[in-house]
Amino acid sequence: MKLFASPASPFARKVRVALSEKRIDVEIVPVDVSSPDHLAMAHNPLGKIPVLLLDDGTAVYDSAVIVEYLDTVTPVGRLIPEDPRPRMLVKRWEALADGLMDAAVAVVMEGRRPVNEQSPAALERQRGKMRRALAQMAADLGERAYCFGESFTLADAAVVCALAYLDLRFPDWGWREEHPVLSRLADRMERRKSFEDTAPLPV
Ligand SMILES: N[C@@H](CCC(=O)N[C@@H](CS)C(=O)NCC(=O)O)C(=O)O
Repeated sequence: MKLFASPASPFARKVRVALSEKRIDVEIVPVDVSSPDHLAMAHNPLGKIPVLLLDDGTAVYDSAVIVEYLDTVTPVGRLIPEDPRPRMLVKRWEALADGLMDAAVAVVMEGRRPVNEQSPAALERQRGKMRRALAQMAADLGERAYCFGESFTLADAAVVCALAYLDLRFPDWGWREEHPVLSRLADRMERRKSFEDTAPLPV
């Protein structure tokens, strides 16, 4: 299998964390999504990464579909509970984290446009999503050690990838001071091997 990914993508990192937790080896194909005819374009009409390319040529996207698929390939390091309600709650954490990543990526992209073409209203709309997502995460996490249940799940993987992306792209945001419970979660999780091995690189 091959994973089309970029070193800074939080969505790709979520998949790489899942691969590491589940002890699945894949070849990583680096992609520069800013290039109009980048390598993953042939496998995902949306032109987004990550894309997992199976050995039979099947392209799997997006990151939530990839992780859900990987979790069925081996029971090692189960990331998503099987029972309907816990499963839904873990997937809801992932949706919230993915939404935070979507908004953060949108702000980064808008910020790369010429200043006179940027929309302050669009930027504020996305920043509002980021603020509300962080507040909800902090409230739902409380003082617990994991986002869901008593052990590591996809919820932790997704949330901590989103938080690390904020550290990378929004170093002055102040989310750690605003939400110490999230800061402590990120610090604890970043010491796991799966996170150490997938630290984002500024590109
Ligand atoms: N919903 C997608 C989002 C992936 C995404 O937005 N990836 C970004 C990189 S972080 C990308 O490929 N952007 C290029 C583009 O939108 O053209 C997922 O979960 O995989």
